[in-house]
Amino acid sequence: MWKSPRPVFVLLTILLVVFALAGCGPAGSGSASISAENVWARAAKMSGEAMGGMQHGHGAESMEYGGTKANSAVYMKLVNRGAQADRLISAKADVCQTVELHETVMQGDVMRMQQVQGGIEVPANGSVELKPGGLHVMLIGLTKDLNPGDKFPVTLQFEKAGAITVQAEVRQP
Ligand SMILES: [Cu+2]
Repeated sequence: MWKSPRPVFVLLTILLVVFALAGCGPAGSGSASISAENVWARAAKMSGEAMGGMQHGHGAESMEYGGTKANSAVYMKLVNRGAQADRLISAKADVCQTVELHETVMQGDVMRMQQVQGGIEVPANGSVELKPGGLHVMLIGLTKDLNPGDKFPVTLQFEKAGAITVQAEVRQP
């Protein structure tokens, strides 16, 4: 721990201003500009029984791929504090067989999911929200039950910021 935090904060502030003025900061420091907030996953059983998804009208994430494979989805807010746009290009988790980046689209009256082409853009000095009924990290073929309160790591691969591992908390929506 720092014994005298004040000079440190002053120094940090100066560094932040310098980096901001420099535009994109020093090479290789990109990972600091992306963060994931409020990361959570939809509770689901390996048997394919989705918990709570249907009743709320945003059940597409737990319905697709037929009734045999158990699926879930991870939601979060991606925040980019950098001056350059970045892209979430893939994700990994060890609670399922396959992880895909999905978007939910309406085809007439039918809610469908499809893979996002080219990744999910996180605008410079902006954010993008992954939420039920919209963009999400799809967990396909669960290899363990996701019970409310469980936590598991999800590794997010960004085009510029590289790999960032976050903890997803399982919730019953
Ligand atoms: Cu999906």
